[in-house]
Amino acid sequence: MAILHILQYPDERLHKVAKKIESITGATRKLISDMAETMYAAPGVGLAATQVDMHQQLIVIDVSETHDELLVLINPELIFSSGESKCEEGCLSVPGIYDKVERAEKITVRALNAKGEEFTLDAEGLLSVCIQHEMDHLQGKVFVERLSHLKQVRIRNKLKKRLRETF
Ligand code: K1U
Ligand code: ZN
Repeated sequence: MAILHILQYPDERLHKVAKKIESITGATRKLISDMAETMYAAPGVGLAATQVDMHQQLIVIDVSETHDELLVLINPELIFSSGESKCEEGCLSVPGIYDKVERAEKITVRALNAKGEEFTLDAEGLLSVCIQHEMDHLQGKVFVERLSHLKQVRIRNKLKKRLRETF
């Protein structure tokens, strides 16, 4: 297993749209275990392949308190959503920035697991927010791009200032 480099916003590669996975190979299984290790080490509760510069429709998530309920979603599709909720989000590609984003409250997704078996999952709470956040990554969208223009300008300025202070 390996810890992968996580792209940092505003890296343009975070805007690439991920391609469907046509067959699950040894390379896919290696990417899944490397992404899981990277997510647990960060630490985070989710990671999309886009964030590690792999533009394939693959997500890993673990919102359990015990960090032992890894969920793998390959080629996820949103098949149902209802309600609205505004929850605070963070992102491993935008460290130190947290803000509330409006999302669907409850969702149903259909995806393949690591064995290539199709499943459907009903989600609410943090799991629902996390799946929607990660599916946005696969479409090349970072959560800050769901905030107001003013907030986006402030975040970019904050990140630029941080970069100047680092070097
Ligand atoms: O996509 C990512 O960058 C992962 C992101 C997922 C996420 C978290 C919260 C709301 C929406 C999406 C993170 O994991 S950020 C880190 C984080 O929230 C966290 C870290 C450790 C323990 C619990 C949460
Ligand atoms: Zn993110």
